[in-house]
Amino acid sequence: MSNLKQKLHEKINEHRPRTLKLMKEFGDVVVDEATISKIIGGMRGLKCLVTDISYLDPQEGIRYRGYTLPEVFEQLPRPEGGEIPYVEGLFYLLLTGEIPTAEEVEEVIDEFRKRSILPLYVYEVIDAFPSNSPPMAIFSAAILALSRESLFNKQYHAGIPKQDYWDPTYEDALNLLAKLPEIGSYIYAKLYRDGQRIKQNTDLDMGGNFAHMMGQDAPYDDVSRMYFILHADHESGNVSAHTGHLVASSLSDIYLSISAMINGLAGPLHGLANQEVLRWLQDLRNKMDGKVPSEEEMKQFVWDTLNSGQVIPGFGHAVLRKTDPRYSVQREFALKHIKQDELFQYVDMLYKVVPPILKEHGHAKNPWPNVDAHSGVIQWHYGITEYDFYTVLFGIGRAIGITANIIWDRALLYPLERPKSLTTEMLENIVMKAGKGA
Ligand code: CMX
Repeated sequence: MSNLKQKLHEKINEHRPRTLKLMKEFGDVVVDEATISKIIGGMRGLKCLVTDISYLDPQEGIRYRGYTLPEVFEQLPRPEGGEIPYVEGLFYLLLTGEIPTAEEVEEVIDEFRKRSILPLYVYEVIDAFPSNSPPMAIFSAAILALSRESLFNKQYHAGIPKQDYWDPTYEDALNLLAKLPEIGSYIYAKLYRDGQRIKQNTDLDMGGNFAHMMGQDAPYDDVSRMYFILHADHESGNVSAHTGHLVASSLSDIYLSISAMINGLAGPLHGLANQEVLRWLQDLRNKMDGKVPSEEEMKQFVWDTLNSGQVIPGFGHAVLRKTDPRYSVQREFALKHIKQDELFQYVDMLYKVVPPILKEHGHAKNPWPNVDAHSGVIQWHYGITEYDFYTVLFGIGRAIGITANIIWDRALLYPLERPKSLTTEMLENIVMKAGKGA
């Protein structure tokens, strides 16, 4: 058994009694109230999920296993001469709650390498799509096709006991994560490089290998690592995380679950916003004939967007009430590496002009930028200008957090998710009974 799997096994055994005790002894303690506005309003803020992988504080932003993003970037082992840590180290942290040593990360990198070969039929599935298909649809289908490889399915049908479900789920998760850079870069080659694929270099780590397959030199390897780490997890209530958890709760395998979470991520109110930002900025750029707009012109563009009934992509958040620290990490990187980039200047100006406008507009609860406001511009700078592809990058990163969550869901024997629904009339009757109806 690998060091990571052994460590995970120990952590699971330590953790199980805590969950069991909460359920058995304190199962009826009230945590939150399901008000009508929470029920109709997309369950905003309703505390009804549990995960130890990450926690999102509205003011502070995300913590992975208790570590803030600056701490994660500071403390995880990184490649020699590199600025950004190994993605594989983050996976170790998310699974075990411990910062790995350099040797422990090297072992995970090796595990990924051994599992990275993609079966031929997956290339064929990707090739079968018309070349004007949305990249996220292809990505989801390629992952879905891999379901035939699932060890969980084989062992489930062979009668494995519940307590051991996490084990083949872990194997499936590593097998899938190791293949995602190849799937993503192959989709990119098919759609935008006439199928001219660059074969993987198994001497490299996940981020380095992805950059290599995308045909990009340094520091794009660090950009990839940064992207995958920043997008990995955002606690459990967001659409992609919740979808992954929900589908996995029926004991669907990792491939079915991650394919489903990718479909949720593909929506414009979620992950697609990162490419929407670029589309929106290109629209402005075209209007400006390539000239950097003045602050006044930028304000007008923002108002025009709002007045036409559209949202400002990359701004606002369902939970956060401050600038997203994932935005701040990217801004720091951009200030260091691409400060003179024309589009970065647009983004920099948006940071100044959008929040006061959204406040004046008076709708959004959070006027500050989220992760998606910055992601596309860095990709664009390094030559990945096909912005329809950006959400695939988000998806590769997000799979790291969701697979870690699903492994723990299985380890802690979380049951099938099955909330109860009511009719509108029932809600009206509840209001009447509360003495509030007319
Ligand atoms: N521009 C304009 N209006 C906005 C807005 C924005 N960026 N953000 C929120 N609003 C509006 C909402 O549309 C809503 O309008 P109505 O009252 O007319 O329906 C109102 O403000 C209240 O919304 P909210 O409670 O502040 O935000 P929600 O929790 O409903 O939605 C989010 C959150 C992210 C979907 C929303 O802020 C948004 O649409 N942002 C732009 C898209 C985006 O950047 N999405 C990416 C989020 C991060 C991610 O998951 O990747």
